[in-house]
Amino acid sequence: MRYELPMRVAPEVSAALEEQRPVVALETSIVAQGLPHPANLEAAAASEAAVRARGAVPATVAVVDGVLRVGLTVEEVERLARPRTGVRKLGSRDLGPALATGATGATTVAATARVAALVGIRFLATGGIGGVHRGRAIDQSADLFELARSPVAVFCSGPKTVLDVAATLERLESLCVPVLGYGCDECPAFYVARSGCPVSQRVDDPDTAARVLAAVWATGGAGVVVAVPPPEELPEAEAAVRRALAVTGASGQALTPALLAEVERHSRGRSVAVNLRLVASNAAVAAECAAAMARGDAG
Ligand code: PSU
Ligand code: MN
Repeated sequence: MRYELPMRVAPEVSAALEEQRPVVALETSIVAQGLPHPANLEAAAASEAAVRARGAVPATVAVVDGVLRVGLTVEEVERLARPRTGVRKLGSRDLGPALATGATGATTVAATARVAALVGIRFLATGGIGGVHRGRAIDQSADLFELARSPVAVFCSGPKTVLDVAATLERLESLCVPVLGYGCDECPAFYVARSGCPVSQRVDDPDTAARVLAAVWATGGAGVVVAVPPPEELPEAEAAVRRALAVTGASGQALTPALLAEVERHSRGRSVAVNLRLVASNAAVAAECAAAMARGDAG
């Protein structure tokens, strides 16, 4: 069967790609499932603004009415952010089915990386990646497996604190995914700067990061995690996560959003403020590194 992919890349994004100017992909599951309203809107706006402020073009990804979109309007982001609209959470495996059935859904890191690779975007920013769940090692985020195949650098504050960070890093090693520490030797763990687990390589500035990424891709590498310490920490993170794990009955795709919502409750909303700040900070670093890469390509 002939299948024409229903995809729309925003003119601003395709122009930047064509002229080899820096572009940063942004996921939307954090908007539709990860953060409460209206913090989710703030996070989306702050990420786009942070990318633009560093001279790069943001490419926010989602499936809207059965069309794969790279670059969304403010109104479309608002639609994804509206509470209780039943916007689906789309992992990599859900992209095809969602497109073929005309669905509307927000893309996780995995699906966003898949789409970025499809259109030639190499930089992606988010809050924290998915990974191996605590006490439920069979539940491993598709983020990990997509990183093993798509050549995209994912800028994040490490694996989300609700996960088994050490196991997640072990898995990334098995999957041949480098973990670069941006100005750090220890991998951050989302709400906190230190996890006790080492990164595989430290990088201290955008030019070094770009050079390392270019070398990874020149040697046949695919996804790379660039772990950036959060600008502000949630000291009570561990206690809040333990309480969240004790009460949540969710599983499958609903588990990560349920845990984040519980942590929000136990931290009296402070986790949301910390999440907002780190998302914008990661977007800024991603844009700086994308710009450094573009300068290197031109030079
Ligand atoms: N980062 C955040 N909040 C989030 C997420 C990331 O700060 O909600 C989302 C991302 O979309 C990530 C997903 O890909 O959580 C992981 O979900 P799962 O464990 O079901 O793969
Ligand atoms: Mn899962």
